[in-house]
Amino acid sequence: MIDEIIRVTEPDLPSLEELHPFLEKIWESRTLTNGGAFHEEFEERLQEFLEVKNVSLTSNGTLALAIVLKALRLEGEVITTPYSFVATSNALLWNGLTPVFVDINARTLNIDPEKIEEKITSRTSAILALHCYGNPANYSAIEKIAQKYKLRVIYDAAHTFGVKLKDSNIWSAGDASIVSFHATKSFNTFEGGAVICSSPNLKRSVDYLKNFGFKDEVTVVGPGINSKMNEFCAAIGILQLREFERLKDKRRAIDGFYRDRIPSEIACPFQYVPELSEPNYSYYPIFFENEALRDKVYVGMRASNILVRRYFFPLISSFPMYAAYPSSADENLLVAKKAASTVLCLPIFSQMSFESAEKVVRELKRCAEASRPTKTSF
Ligand code: T4K
Repeated sequence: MIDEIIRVTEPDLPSLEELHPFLEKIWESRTLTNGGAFHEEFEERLQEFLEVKNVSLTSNGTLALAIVLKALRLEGEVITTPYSFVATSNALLWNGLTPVFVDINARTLNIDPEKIEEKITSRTSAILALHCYGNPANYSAIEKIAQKYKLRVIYDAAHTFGVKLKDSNIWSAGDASIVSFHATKSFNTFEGGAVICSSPNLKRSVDYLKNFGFKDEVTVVGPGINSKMNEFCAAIGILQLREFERLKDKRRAIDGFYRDRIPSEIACPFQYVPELSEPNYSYYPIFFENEALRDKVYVGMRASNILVRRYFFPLISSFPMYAAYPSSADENLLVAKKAASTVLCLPIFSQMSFESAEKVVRELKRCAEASRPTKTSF
């Protein structure tokens, strides 16, 4: 047992001194939500930061996704990945859409474009792909398929804030992307999210739908919901943006520390794809030989106060709402099943010390050694 609790992640926070003047402005203006000054400023600053034109802030990533699916007026079936947080598919169900699960690529852990076409039917209206752990999906292959079958493409980019590609902007892929600013993400506004839209018309629809469908005081243009970002979260966002790159560097250092010290005989590290010029280092997944070994290490490390997590186990397709779908059958999702049953996410966050990272490596080695049938020393 180690003396401190090391969580899988911890949120970045601005200092209270920096926050105070923002709170004073909110108190003075008494505008707490519904598109206040900080909301407008944060939206603009995000557009600059992400180098995009059409950002719509939301109260969280899940509703960002549910709303953009609604704004695109999708129907029928949507091709998606089972290896994600359950919010990805739940947003489809909330829109009366049927997820059709396609297996993932073993190297990227993203939806495998080579397996998409066989799942397209006359009812398919879109592809909802994930950039898993911030590793970009194969957007050019997905784009080709979408054009051939006239499908919409939406990216769940909940993990992707701050990720940069060598040759293009990750936010320009598809019709829209959504991002999460949840406390556990590389960039947080406590709770929050955004839709990044390819067109101003789509942004307008999203803006209406997140505000009950109101176009003006008396006109409701669609079945909207309430998913506005409030002034407190927007103020936090403005402050967090100032520090993002510096904090990313700190996570990069922890990522490098693990890469140098965890032997591949214990577990394989997650590999970034070559298209990536800059990850955001918000997750550190490793993959064991088999589920039994992974679970022994999981239990052992948690017993030692290192609160590792198994993102994304179990697969979305195994939850009761989805398990009966033909596309949820095990033989359809062999790669995803293997990833879900062998993954373990190690702690990584900007405030993490090298001393804590050292403890993680030491406990990982100890638990892995204790769990192997034939003892090898790491
Ligand atoms: N799409 C994808 C692919 C996603 O991963 C997510 C969210 C979404 C969509 C939806 O976006 P949001 O609607 O959430 O904006 C967490 C998060 O709640 C969830 O946002 C995230 N994905 C998912 C991958 O992870 P849990 O159940 O693991 O959270 P929890 O509370 O166990 O927190 C994990 C660790 O973080 C804890 O050990 C402690 C630490 N923590 C957590 C919170 C909330 C803190 O230190 N401070 C905190 O305030 O789901």
